[in-house]
Amino acid sequence: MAIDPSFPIKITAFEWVPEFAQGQVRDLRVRWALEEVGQRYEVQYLALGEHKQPPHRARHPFGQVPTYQDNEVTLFESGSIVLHIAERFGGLLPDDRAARARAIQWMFAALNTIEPPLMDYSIVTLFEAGKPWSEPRRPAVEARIHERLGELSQRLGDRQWLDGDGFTAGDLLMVTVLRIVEGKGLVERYDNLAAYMARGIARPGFKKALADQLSGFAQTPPPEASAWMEKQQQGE
Ligand SMILES: N[C@@H](CCC(=O)N[C@@H](CS)C(=O)NCC(=O)O)C(=O)O
Repeated sequence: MAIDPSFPIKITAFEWVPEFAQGQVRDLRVRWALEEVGQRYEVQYLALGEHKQPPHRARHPFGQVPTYQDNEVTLFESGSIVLHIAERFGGLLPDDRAARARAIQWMFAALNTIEPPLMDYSIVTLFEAGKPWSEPRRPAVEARIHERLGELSQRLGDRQWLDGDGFTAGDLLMVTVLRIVEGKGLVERYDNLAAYMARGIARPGFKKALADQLSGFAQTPPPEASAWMEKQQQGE
């Protein structure tokens, strides 16, 4: 089914996030995928707390962003959305069935094998920084990251992209996942991974997606932002 111009693709994103999260919110993955396949979209911005209200929960059971809606389906989970975009529009998955399966395998590897230890690092150094348990956890978290990144670096070798010369949805997710720790000296320890990440973020589609995400944020935090951030830090 073609995209119905009277029912454009819609995604959700946050109206405001703290500065450290700007450029990292996961609607970036969806924006990038849509740029790569040349599809226009509209963004519905959610005010602080709106993501936990019933209308958004109807789209997303966990009250998060991103979500995606087209004339066929409403979806949550950035990985499933990128897969849907890649399947619906050409350009992010190879036609050859085996190559396609390998690209999808890398999508899962990005989200299920590489992202968890990198998110542990964000928890220790950002979300729970200053908690008594965070600093003691850090060496083990970094060791697990290096185990996985070392293995990824070995497999990538001197390839351009994970499965050879063609950029796929697997690379799109892997690059956004590696970016979680960009500049922290973790990915940068592996020359080929750092160059791979740099190749990904040099793509015009990524640059446009990032610029659009950044320009969409409200410039000033809403009045309730500091109370909300305090509550988040207390784990409420
Ligand atoms: N696995 C989900 C994670 C989504 C997620 O963590 N979204 C964050 C923004 S990047 C969010 O909405 N956080 C607010 C919350 O969890 O309450 C995905 O990849 O879409």
